[in-house]
Amino acid sequence: MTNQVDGKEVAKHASREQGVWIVVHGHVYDVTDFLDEHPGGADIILKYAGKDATEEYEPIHPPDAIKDNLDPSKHLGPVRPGTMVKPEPAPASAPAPSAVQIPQSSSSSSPAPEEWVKPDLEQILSLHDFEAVARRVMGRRGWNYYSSGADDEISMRENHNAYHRLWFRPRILRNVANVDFSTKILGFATSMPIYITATALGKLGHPEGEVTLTRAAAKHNVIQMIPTLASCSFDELVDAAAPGQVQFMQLYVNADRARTRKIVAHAADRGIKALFITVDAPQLGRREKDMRTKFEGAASSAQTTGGDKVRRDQGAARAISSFIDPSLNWADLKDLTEAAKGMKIILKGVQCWEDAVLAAEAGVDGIVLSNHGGRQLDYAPAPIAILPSVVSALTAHGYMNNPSRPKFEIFVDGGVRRASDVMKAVALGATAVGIGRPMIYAMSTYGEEGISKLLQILKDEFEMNMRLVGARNIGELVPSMIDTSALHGAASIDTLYDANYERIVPVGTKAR
Ligand code: 173
Repeated sequence: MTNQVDGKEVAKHASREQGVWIVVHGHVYDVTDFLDEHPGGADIILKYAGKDATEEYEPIHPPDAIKDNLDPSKHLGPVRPGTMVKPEPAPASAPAPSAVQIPQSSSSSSPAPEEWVKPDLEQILSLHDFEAVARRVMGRRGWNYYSSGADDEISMRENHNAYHRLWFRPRILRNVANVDFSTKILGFATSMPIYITATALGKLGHPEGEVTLTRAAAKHNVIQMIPTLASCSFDELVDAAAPGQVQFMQLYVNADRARTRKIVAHAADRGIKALFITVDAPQLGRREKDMRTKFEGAASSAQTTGGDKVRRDQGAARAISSFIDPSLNWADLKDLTEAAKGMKIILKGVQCWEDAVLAAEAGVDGIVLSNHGGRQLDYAPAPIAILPSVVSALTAHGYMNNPSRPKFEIFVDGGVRRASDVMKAVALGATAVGIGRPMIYAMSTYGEEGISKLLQILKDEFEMNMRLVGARNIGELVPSMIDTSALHGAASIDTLYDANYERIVPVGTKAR
């Protein structure tokens, strides 16, 4: 057995000159030679030199990152229990200051921030409620990372607002005693036309990270897309799946293509059914809210290539995104398709009909209309707003409803908060929609139970709205049920909702 290392000995190794040792999960590592290779930069390691870095390390590294990147000779052994000096708590993980929390409008009935107590899960009635609670209870770093959008966050808001400009044309007297909103995504069964889309760094919101999403997805028979930059390792998320549970994988293509090929081959071997290649992020957008947290964590070693100088004051995402290859282009798809060994290939991040047609011509199985939750190009259009033009163009080019061709599927993500939003997208031609932020807000506030509740809320909303719109099954959600005439009108500002939304207040708290 390896000898235990005394915490005092660790503390002596706190600079380049004396050597740099750090402790992660109770084990001591000599990272002196790794400093300049660390994709997140040397400074962050030096900050924890001689100390326990676990808290900082945990949310943003897959569990095997150290083993994969450090020679076994640098693993010095377990630290002797009780001998480490406790590090100062990182200010970034303190709760968000009230300045960035819910603005209290004059007509709001919320109590003052100091009276605020986390509501019980039973009180959560809508997806908006999870967000309102997340804003109050999440650590500042996690909240700023998840909630941020690019630049002025116009696209982020527009993603949601665009749904306000679509109106139903409900049908009546159709015997809606029984409604069935189950469907198939890429041929795989799902209880409703949604999937949990990829969002990075789950442990910034919940100590268990994305496995909570995996388990809730199994319980409700929905599909989870595993993020490239999950806090949990890919294998942990596949291992957490129930027998037969369908999972997809999101892929950022690495500048080191051999690495990407290996990841893709491994995904195929582990039974992943579809690969969603992210094509809207040749460079990460500027998310100023996130940048203000001055992310000081280290990089996700699972994906990074190392060596490059990463600015440390650019926010969580930018700090760990240096591996993404901006030279990715249409010609690369052939290689990726070959590596995918039969997994379906979807391009995630298509933003106009011309590229939708190119994607179909390239032979992929589908596209996600997405602007990355408004986190990339500000003023990129809301995906739901371009859906009708994409469907028209694909139909005109013979890629939709063409029995002589395999089904080309369109997905939409961004801004979805209600089953009615999903129904609008489906009626207009989408197979399903991806839901991202609401899932991780539910996870960050109430863990697996919260996600499960979110999925149940959506099911309840589906049942009611399918009846009210007069659709007995997904096939009956047709374009004629949607009035799109206001879609390209002025962006609506939801002043009535903003003013009148009764913010969630815990039972027993005096509402004012
Ligand atoms: O939106 C994101 O934050 C994101 O996709 C990302 C990309 C690279 C690294 C971390 C997150």
